[in-house]
Amino acid sequence: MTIYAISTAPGTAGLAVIRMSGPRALEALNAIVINKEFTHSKFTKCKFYHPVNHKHLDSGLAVYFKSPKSFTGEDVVELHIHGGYANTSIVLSALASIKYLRIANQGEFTKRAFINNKIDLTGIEALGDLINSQTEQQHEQALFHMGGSLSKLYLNWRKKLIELTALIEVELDFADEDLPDNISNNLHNKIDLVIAEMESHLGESNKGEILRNGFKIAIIGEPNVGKSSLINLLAKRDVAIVSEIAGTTRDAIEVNLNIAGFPVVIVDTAGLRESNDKIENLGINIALTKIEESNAVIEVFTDPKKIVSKHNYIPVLNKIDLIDINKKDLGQAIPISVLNNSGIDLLINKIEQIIKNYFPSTSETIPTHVRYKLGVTKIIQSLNNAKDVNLLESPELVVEELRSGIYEIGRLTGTVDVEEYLEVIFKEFCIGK
Ligand SMILES: Nc1nc2c(ncn2[C@@H]2O[C@H](COP(=O)(O)OP(=O)(O)OP(=O)(O)O)[C@@H](O)[C@H]2O)c(=O)[nH]1
Ligand SMILES: [Mg+2]
Repeated sequence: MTIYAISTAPGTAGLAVIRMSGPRALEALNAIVINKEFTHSKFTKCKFYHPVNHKHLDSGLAVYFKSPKSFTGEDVVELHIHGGYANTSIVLSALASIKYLRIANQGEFTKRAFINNKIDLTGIEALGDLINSQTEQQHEQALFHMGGSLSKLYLNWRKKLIELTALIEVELDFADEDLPDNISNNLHNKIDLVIAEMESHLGESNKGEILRNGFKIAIIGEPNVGKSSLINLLAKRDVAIVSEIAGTTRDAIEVNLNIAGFPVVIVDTAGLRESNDKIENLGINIALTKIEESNAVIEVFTDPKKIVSKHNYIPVLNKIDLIDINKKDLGQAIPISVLNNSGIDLLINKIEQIIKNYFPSTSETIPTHVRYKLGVTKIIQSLNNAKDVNLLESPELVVEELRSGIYEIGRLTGTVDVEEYLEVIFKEFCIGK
């Protein structure tokens, strides 16, 4: 069946794109234009008419992609029309009057691309990531994955494991009497090399987590030191209540920022002190949890004598408008005044530096989804199981473990057992994708 849907976001806009995919896409295009010729991947200027009453609908461009050289692998047509609610719905309802067209389901274009081997599961997820990316680094990683960096890595592992199973089968078939002594060692070494690659991939999953959910920074310190004032300044809006009363903030207040292209989540917390106030203590407990969950902590001081530096902590001395800092020892602390908006650039630079330390070099294969992490962990498990079996006694068990590793890689790229993932993945997709 040929499907159609609007692929651009709704609302007032200069242009909108309607996409059609399926064996009768070109026929449908010809039904709404008069005497036009379409060449693969070339734009053609068209006037579009209602297929039944022939009323002029809009003027724009049409482009036709001949199967299999299209996004879905089927014949695809894109109508580039004017945007806006009335115009797009008039064109869409004209298409609805064509009997052999039907409106696409959520993610159906991408699903067809997948079925026609135009894109694998990692590519689909990367496409979703690209469309949802909020910062440059998220965007870059999504582009890498869309370019096939992850599937290349996974398929390379698959190839190596297949070679290993083949090797075992061949050696055991033909060399029964004079098996080389080192066959088992040899196999273990080869497996270890693959495991090492997988572990280094897993070692990057914390980066994947940061790219997905943000680098988490908690702002902590004693009451009244200016934590909420600082988050408001960083957020460039009033997200937290500021007052001269110590113990103002009780809940954790989060803001999302883009620092050096990375998604960063900053959390303002309740001031830390001994308190008899039940609600304040609840807030302090939340603050302590936030410290544990964060990748780095900004600790705010106002008294230079109290400044301490810890690993992953950024000490900050606030309210320097009230003291003469030249006479004080500030240690590692960054001197700022939220009131005067001074020193904030230094703080941002420091945050940037810490995040960049997490990402020292560009890696194209950061596992950005939990399922990659879980899948690769499972594969490592199978490979370790394979090593635990005595190769000479039960070679078939070794092969079985290797095969389950190969199978698991297939689940990652989507060559096997794909239905369960597709359902979950396409839930996040909209109709026109
Ligand atoms: N002079 C001066 N006052 C500041 C500065 N930053 C914040 N303040 C004031 O310090 C007081 C406390 O600020 P908050 O931001 O509410 O402090 P907090 O750390 O969030 O306090 P709690 O939520 O109670 O833990 C307010 O009166 C702010 O206006 C600064 O740089 N200089
Ligand atoms: Mg506060």
